Amino acid sequence: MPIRIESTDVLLVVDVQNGFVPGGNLAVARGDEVVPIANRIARAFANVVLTQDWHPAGHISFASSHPGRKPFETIRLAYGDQILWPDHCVQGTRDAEFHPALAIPHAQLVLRKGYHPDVDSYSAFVEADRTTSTGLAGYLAARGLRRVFLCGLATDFCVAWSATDARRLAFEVVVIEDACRAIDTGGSLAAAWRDMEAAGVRRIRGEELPR
Ligand code: VGL
Ligand code: ZN
Repeated sequence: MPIRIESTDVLLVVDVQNGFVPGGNLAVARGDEVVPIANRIARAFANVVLTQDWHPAGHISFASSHPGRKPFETIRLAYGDQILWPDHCVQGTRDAEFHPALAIPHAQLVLRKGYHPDVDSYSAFVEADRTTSTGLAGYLAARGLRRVFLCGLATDFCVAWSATDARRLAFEVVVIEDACRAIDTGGSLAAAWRDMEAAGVRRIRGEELPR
């Protein structure tokens, strides 16, 4: 039995950008494979939101902003531990653009995140200081959207943080696992699934959705 998509459901397509596919600055292995899958899945949803990682040059999450530090090291910042990344998804660059084959013209909102110079934001809901809201929860609530389906990049960072935050904010949450790909640094993928399952995130496969 396929899952029935309701008018109060929304698909969140997370960070399907040039920067996160092979050839991008923070390439996720096989990240490009999610593009046709996301395109197909999105056809079943009346409500779709795209997120876009959107950093200013010199962003605090970039290793290049911390002399002597290298990508994938962790440092302690005012708001907690931060993994350092290669410069990626800089505002206005090709790396930050959506993948050219992403074709979801009926998406209603593009939610940019990570634009504060001194705070990262994996989550589409709450920034890494765990206080600053992106406004997405208010947008969804104002539109009466209550169940959030997620796909995109990367499973263990922006997808997982968005999914667990959405649960905390009392949304029903469903992650379409084969429509995501992971970075998987330092055990991050296994930890992400542990956190998501503990938070009550439902995990499905794309074939369970109507075609
Ligand atoms: C992401 C690391 C840094 C993601 C974004 O989209 O998962 N990961 N910025
Ligand atoms: Zn980022």
